[in-house]
Amino acid sequence: MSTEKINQIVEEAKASFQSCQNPDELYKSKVKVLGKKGALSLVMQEMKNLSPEERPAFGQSVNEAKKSLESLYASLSEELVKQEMAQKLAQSMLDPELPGFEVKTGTYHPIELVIREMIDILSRIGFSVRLGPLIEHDDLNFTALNFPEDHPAREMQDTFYMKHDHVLRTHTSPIQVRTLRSESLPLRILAPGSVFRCDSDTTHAPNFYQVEGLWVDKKVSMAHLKGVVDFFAKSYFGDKTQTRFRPSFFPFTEPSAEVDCTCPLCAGQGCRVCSKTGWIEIGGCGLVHPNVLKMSDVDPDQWQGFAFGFGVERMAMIKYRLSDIRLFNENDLRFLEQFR
Ligand code: FA5
Repeated sequence: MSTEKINQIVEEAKASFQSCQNPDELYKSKVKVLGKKGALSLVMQEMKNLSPEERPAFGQSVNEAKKSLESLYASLSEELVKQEMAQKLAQSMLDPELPGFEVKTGTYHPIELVIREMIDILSRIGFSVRLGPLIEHDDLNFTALNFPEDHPAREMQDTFYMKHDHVLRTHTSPIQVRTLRSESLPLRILAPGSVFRCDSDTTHAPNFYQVEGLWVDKKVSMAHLKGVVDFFAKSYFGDKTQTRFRPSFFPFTEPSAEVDCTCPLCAGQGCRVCSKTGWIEIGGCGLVHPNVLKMSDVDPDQWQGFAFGFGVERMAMIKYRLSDIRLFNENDLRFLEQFR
């Protein structure tokens, strides 16, 4: 096999490459000469018929031939790809200079935003988050929280009952019991989550959110509770916000109170949102009832605690000046997109 033969293969391949009209044709032409069964590979098989002296020069010629064809292939291929692209663009309706489609990014739901802000504020004073199940045993939702057997909240009209003494939890307070029974003291926890009640109008939803707080330690008093709630209200609604506590009743706290804060919309002057009173109720609170501690194996002579439960929708409605709670569940993007 002579080097002329190799040169002839190279010349023929170059002519074939140059006559190709598109990248596909060029690739096929390349395979014919440089592929595993291509002309140059077959030539290499002739090596065994040569004398050992002839072999190095022959091998070198074949390698040079390959290199020159590969480099010609690379440059022609780039050129043909460009030509093909230009043809396609000229034929199609595509205008690469038109602006692209708007990419819509998601936003947090306003309820999620409020929960995150509440957690952020209260975690600054040592509270950390605990979660509980949405379906609770009747015992944890009511009995362990000192609800008497005949308490009206247990009635079918208020509570969604499920099979086998289970309920859709009506408040986040069962997480108090779960935490007291499973963790060591002292503790400070926050329990955000969804709760359910048979209740529906412009300010009450059947499925709404609460954020529960529980602080248990030695020598905890109403003064600590007031300090924490006031800190929270000022951080959330603004420095000038004031809080007040009205005596109330919850089976699981004693004493119990409803917390009001000065209406952030009219700064306590009286407006439509606060029904001209200057105050808005944000939730319930109190010192943990000794019976609740006892039922969770905590000695009330050694430990005391306070708890609070705030309605998240209520917080959001005040902050974002909304008058209808149903807006949160309608999934109307025009509403949701405002909370970026
Ligand atoms: C409770 O649920 C108590 N577990 C709160 C508590 C916790 C008291 C710890 C003491 C210690 P209440 O039923 O008042 O309390 O609900 C608390 C808040 O949830 C209310 O102030 C209100 O903001 C909100 N809320 C109650 N019902 C609804 C409803 N149907 N829709 C929207 N928000 C509601």
